[in-house]
Amino acid sequence: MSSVFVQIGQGGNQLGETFFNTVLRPEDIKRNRRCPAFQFLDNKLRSVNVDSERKVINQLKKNPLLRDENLICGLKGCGSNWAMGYYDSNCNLLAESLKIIQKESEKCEYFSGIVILHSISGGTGSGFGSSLVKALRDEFPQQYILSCAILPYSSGENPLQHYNNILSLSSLQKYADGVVILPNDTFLPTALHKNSGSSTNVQCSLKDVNKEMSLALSGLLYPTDTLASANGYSLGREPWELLQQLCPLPSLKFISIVHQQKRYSTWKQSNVLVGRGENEAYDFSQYVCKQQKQTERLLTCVQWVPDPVVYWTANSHLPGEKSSTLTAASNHGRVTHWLQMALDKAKAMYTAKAYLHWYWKYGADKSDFEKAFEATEIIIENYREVACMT
Ligand SMILES: Nc1nc2c(ncn2[C@@H]2O[C@H](COP(=O)(O)OP(=O)(O)OP(=O)(O)O)[C@@H](O)[C@H]2O)c(=O)[nH]1
Ligand SMILES: [Mg+2]
Repeated sequence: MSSVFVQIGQGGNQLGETFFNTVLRPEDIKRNRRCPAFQFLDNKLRSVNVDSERKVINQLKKNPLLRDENLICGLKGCGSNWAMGYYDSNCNLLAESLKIIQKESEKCEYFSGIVILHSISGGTGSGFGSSLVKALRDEFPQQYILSCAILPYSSGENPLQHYNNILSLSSLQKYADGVVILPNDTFLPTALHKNSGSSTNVQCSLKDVNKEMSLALSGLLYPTDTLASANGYSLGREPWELLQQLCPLPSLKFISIVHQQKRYSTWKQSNVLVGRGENEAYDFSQYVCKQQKQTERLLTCVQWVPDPVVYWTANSHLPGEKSSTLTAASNHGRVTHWLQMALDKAKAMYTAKAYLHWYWKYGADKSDFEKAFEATEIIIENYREVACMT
């Protein structure tokens, strides 16, 4: 059940690079010991990297695990403008990306789906990402599409981010099977904490935030013993089992992750828990099993899925980690706070007609915005309805 990883734009490619550095140990790479969940028989990653501009893609050229022909870039960036990315100002970028992804999927033994890494506040990850996901849905109607979407700092970096967020999320809701949300705000405090040491003047870069996001993503997507075959071979089912467990309703597709080292009792509401570590994994499964009912109550689980709490275990630590970890993924209504905030800001700007000419210039029109506002309102409403039912 192989997956192809598609990394889009600066944030998506930088996060992807850190993610693969996290899950593939240098000593394993040196010894040609491959991880079948992410690599082909020739050790190359099942990865396609796209950006509208050269800078980030050029930096990836020295990575021997990537195929040169899978590194795709356009002629100019999308200026943090969803419309520039969506309406493909780089002419052939969409066709070229589809061709390479199709080729990559044909090389897989059991191609099951595509994991997309992108930020949704710039122009490429959000706009081009939206049009690529739509085209991939057409091209691969039977396969899964999981988006891992970086959300911007809420303090605001760029006035267009609210438009870009709403325009891309509404499209992901329609065409992806699930969206793992990765808010920069959520991962920054751990990155700051790790950097703090004895210094009072703590600095933290996007690289540090990417490390934290990558740990959380690998906690979830790195092969587990639970989902391996009887002879211990990893089938790479983790992303797709995750979607089956957490996104059974097409109206509720947003997944949050919490990743911690060795602390078991602090989650309020979760569906998939992944425990890793020698002995700890066994203790963890015993713990959840024994207290299944209490765990469900503690986590205030919904009743409309067959298994409100699912747990997977692995008897070894994550690559490079010295301690046991627990990763929790949940589909819950807390995402509505963020959606409502982004929607309110985007609507206020839209009413004031702020920056709209930049979107009209690249082919967007009123209906793009109105449909996106409506779709976001429906997502929020759907989560609220479910919260009342349970
Ligand atoms: N976590 C994380 N966020 C990033 C990174 N790079 C950019 N971002 C965030 O992504 C948003 C900007 O998106 P980018 O990915 O730079 O934009 P892009 O998709 O390349 O699109 P354009 O440059 O506009 O064509 C901002 O919210 C940044 O904070 C990164 O490496 N890690
Ligand atoms: Mg860029």
